[in-house]
Formats: sequence, C-alpha cells, structure tokens
Amino acid sequence: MRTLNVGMIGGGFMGKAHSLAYAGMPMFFWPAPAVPFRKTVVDINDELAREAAARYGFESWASDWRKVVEDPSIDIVDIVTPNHTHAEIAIAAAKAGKHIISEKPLARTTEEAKRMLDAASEAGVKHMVAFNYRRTPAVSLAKKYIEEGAIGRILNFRGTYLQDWSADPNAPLSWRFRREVAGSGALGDIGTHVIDLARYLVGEITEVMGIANTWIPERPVSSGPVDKLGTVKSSGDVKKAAVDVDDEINTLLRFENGAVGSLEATRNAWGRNNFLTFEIHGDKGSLYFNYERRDELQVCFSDDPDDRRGFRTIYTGPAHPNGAALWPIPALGIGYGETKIIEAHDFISAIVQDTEVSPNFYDGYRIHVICDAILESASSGQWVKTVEQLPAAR
Ligand code: NAI
Ligand code: SOE
Repeated sequence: MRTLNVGMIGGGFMGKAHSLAYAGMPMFFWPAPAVPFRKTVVDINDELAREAAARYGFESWASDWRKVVEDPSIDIVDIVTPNHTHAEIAIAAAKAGKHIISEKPLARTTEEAKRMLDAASEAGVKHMVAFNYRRTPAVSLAKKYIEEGAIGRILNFRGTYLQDWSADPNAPLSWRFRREVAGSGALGDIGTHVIDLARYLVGEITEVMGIANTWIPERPVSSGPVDKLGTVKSSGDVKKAAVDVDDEINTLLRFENGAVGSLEATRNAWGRNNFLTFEIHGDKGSLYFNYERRDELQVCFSDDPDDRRGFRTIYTGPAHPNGAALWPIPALGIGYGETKIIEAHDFISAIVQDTEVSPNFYDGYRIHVICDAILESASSGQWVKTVEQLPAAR
C-alpha cells in the first residue's frame, strides 16, 4: 500500500484534529487509498514543535516551515496555522510540487487567496481547503436529497453559525480578533463555514446585503501564540487593545439559481456553542440540520399525508454517505474527528486517483470574494454583486 508523507505546519487545535484524521483514516477507510505517514510537524519554536511531534505521533519536528516544504521526502503540506501564514506557506509548497491542504479561511484576503489558487493550479498539485462540516454525513445526506429532487426547487436557505466563546469582554484578544492575522472576524472564522455549506447545497451566491457589528471594541491583550478560545479570562487592571474585525455578521443572500437566503455569524451569542445550522425550503419539502445534533437530519415533504405533516428525524448510519466506513449502527454518534477523517480520506483519494477534490482553493477564493462583498455592503448599505470577479478557469 502506498504511503504519503505529511509535513504539518502548526501544532494547535487543528494540528490535533488533522493528526487524529491521519492516524484514524486507514482504520475507518480500509483498504485506505494510501496511508498518510506523520513525518514532520512544525511550530514556531523548538519547544512547541518537539511537544507537537511527541503528542501527535510525528517522526520528526522542525521550527522553520521552509525546511519541511523543501524536503523532497514530503508529499503533502498541511497548513494548520493562523490565517496570515496560509498564503506564503501554500505558495512555497506549490512551487515545491507538494499537494496542499489548508485550513479555512483560505487566506486573509481575496488577493492572497487568488495567488494561492494560481500557484496551486500552475503547479498542477492537488489543493483542498478544509471546510470539513460539509463532510458530516447528515450534510451529505441533505445534498443527496437535494440532488434527487426530493425537496424540489430550492426557494430559501437560512444559515447560522452562533458560538459564545468570545461573548465575555474579558476573553483575550487572540489572533482571531486581529485583522493583520485573521483577515476578518466572525465572518472569516465561522461565517465562511456557512457560505461553504450554502454554495455546496444550493449553488453560487451572486449578491449580498450585509450588516457588520463589533460589539466588544477592545479586549485584554493575549499571551502566547495559541488561541485558547475564551477559556482563559483576564480580570482586574490588564492592558487592553482594540479589536479591528467584525464580531457579528448578518446578511441576505441571492443565489445564481434564483433562491434567496440569509446568514448570521457571531461568537458572542450566550448559550450557543457550535450552533451551525441550515434550514432549506424547497417547493416540495424542507430540510433542517443543526451541528449540535450532528447525527440527525430533519426532513419534511409536501406529499406527506396532511395529518402527519411536520419534520421527522433521520439518524445517519451505515446506509448514509460515508456511513459504512464509520460505525455499524445509526446514532452511535459521530464527532468532529470523523468529519476530519472523511476530509483526509477524500483528499488522499484525490491525490492517488488524480481526481479533483472539493472544496478546493477555487472554492476558498470564491468564499473570500463573497466575504468582501458582505463587508462592502455593510459599509455602503447597498446590495453588492459577487459575480464580476469569477475567473475564467475554475
Ligand atoms: P491555534 O492557535 O490553536 O494553533 C495555531 C498553531 O500554529 C500554534 O501552535 C502556533 O504556535 C502555530 N504557528 C503559528 N505561526 C506559525 C508558523 N509560522 N509556523 C509554524 N507554526 C506556527 O489555531 P487553530 O485553532 O489550530 O487554527 C489554525 C487554522 O485552522 C486557522 O486558519 C483557523 O481558522 C482554522 N481552524 C479551522 C477549524 C475548522 O473547523 N475547520 C477549527 C479551528 C481552526
Ligand atoms: C472558533 O470560532 C472556531 O474554532 C473556528 O475557528 C472553527 O472554524 C470552527 O469550526 C470552530 O470554532
């Protein structure tokens, strides 16, 4: 069986998730398309890199990503660092002929995302952006219902991503609140997951009308490179600095196929933890998904008898997309890790079989174009189109 050597850049939250996926993928998907070997992990200093190698099962470690990108034995460069580093690492990796998976959002800006897309396309390497929520089996099942026409013509998409880890003003000013590092706030961090689901399930977004707010304009300065996601609070007389990104986004959407919709994203919604939801209405039925109940898809069809009308719950299991590879009984419970395992499987399959994988850097780039339009609309108060910038080649 073929082995593909992984060089992973970054050893934080996503470093853990992607390492778990590489270790677990062949256990679920057997025979595996190829076995990912955790070759080298990189972090910003020797101490963090050594610890990441020991913890996540890598053969070696380094504190300079350039050495790993240039290492001829590396097949895959996996970018799990904060957003400001994605473009430089990905472009160097593409020039070195490596296949690349990058965490989302693809970059900080549309311009960076476009350069990443161009570099990967020119190099002819496989490229993927890690919007893993679309790989939740219940989301794949929603896609199947839509493709089979079970809910008819799609009229409306309502998407939310609500969290509360930064609702406390004493949650520190980590890299996620700094435009220079993150690019944008709730929009790029979590709104992009909803945009990915909307494009995947409904189609291209052509026009937006947004509102952006920054409710907490300053926060205590953060210590250390790793974002503790609000778990470490400051109190008393601490130094604060300005938040220069959005805290909350609300936007209306128009789709290429005539559907309309809305998106809400905030990390300040007390009581909401990972409330990533969509409700899709078609002229023959509706679908509802809530990631906090990720084994379930709620469905309702127009030809249900009048006295039985209402949402019913399908629990995903072996009969559903990727389900046979996971657990043998529906509703045993899949987790975040499994979505990353499916993602790793699909990326590695594309490398081995030389096929396209989605979402890729083109999708990541398009999502940046849509984010720009939302922020432009929030500042102008006008609808903004997103289609002029479509490149000729996808
Ligand atoms: P984190 O703050 O937990 O970890 C980032 C790690 O990268 C830290 O260990 C840091 O020291 C290291 N790092 C920073 N600069 C580096 C450099 N130049 N070279 C090597 N290492 C470097 O961040 P987290 O949460 O893992 O986020 C990383 C990326 O993953 C971000 O783009 C984020 O948006 C994305 N993400 C995606 C998720 C998803 O559901 N798909 C979930 C969480 C994050
Ligand atoms: C924080 O909002 C965060 O870790 C995001 O960065 C991820 O993309 C999301 O999946 C979970 O929450």
